[in-house]
Amino acid sequence: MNIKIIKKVDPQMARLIEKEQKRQSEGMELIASENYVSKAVLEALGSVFTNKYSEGYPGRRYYGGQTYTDAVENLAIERAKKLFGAEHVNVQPLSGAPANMIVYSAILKPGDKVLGMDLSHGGHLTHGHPVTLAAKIYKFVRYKTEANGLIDYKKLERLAQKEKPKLMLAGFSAYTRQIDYKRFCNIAKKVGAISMFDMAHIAGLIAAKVIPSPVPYFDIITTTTHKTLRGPRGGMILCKKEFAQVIDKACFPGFQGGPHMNNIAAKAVAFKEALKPSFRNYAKQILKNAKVLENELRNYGFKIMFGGTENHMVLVDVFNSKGVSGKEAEMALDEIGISVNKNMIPDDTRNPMDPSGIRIGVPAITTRGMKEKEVKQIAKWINDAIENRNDKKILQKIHKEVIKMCKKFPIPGI
Ligand code: DSN
Repeated sequence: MNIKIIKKVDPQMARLIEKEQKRQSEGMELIASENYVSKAVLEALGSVFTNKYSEGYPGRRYYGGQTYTDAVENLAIERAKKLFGAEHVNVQPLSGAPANMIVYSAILKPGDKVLGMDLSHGGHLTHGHPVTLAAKIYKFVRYKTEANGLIDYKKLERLAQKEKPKLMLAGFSAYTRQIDYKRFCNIAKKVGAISMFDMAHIAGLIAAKVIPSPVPYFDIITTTTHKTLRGPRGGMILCKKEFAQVIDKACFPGFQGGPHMNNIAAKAVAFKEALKPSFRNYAKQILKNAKVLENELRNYGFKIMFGGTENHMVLVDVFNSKGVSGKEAEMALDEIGISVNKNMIPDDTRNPMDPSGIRIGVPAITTRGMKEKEVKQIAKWINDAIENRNDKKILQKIHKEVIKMCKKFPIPGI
């Protein structure tokens, strides 16, 4: 990215941007929720739409001067509808956590009950973890996965019948298997609950139709637009027509102020990119790369959680397979220029800041063009670094090799 004007105006900031560009170029990004946007998305983010306030919705704004912002938002909505086959889309949520709060506030009253997936079993903080604001307002009951890595739907149904939730929430940020959408939504219907799916992690795979879509089944769907969808950081809500009005009202004026129009412009650009056949090839390669990573790591003796992966990431129990905590593993991999995140494993008894697992995802390296061959090498480096975590010399040697490979696969936006 060209930053010659920032260099003149604010050299201190220019240096930080250059350093981060170098870190991203020379580092191997395996954080499952991260990706690299295209130059076109970056340009839209840096466009003059950042100057404009647009409270309201296209055709119904509170401020004047909305000719082009209306066109931008309509374009983003139209493309998102096409991409996901949704009846109604709101592209204004600032990110995934606000999108979830918007949905809760649209359909729940304080004290209402929600069934959501337990954080250590792959759910997300905003699905009812006690530390969140949502958990202070609504009553969350959390369901878990079984030892085989799957959800026991009979058990879930019994729980739903006992708890009678107003909302049943599926979706995850570290779960690597697929959800039986039909079965989940049938349970919600039986107990009179609204069904919601948080597809933030897998939105790109769904858009590319390489995994089944929850859209025909669920009443309401939330997502981020970065992650596998490879757009700008942001959120979005998709829903059936009957929920359109309450969702829109809950977003604005209920929860947010002016939408970030430069971000919505960038979302529209990313949706156009995701509609292309090349995006489908990208998503197919993500699935292949994740599978290779799973198999290679298993062969190196790592314990893979949930019985394997059917999406873009693997959750690895490093503590019980290699005797190293998630934090230590994350730090060892940082030393060789590979970024992952420490992560809880189901019913982890360790501290969340030093849990038993690490989560590893391939969307970013796949964007750079890395395929099975490179993933095999990466798995070897991960194993070597963790096994030799106290040997600085070995770590330095691997780091040089990582940089060498990264230089062969440039990042699109840089
Ligand atoms: N931070 C995102 C993730 O890593 O999954 C979700 O909030």
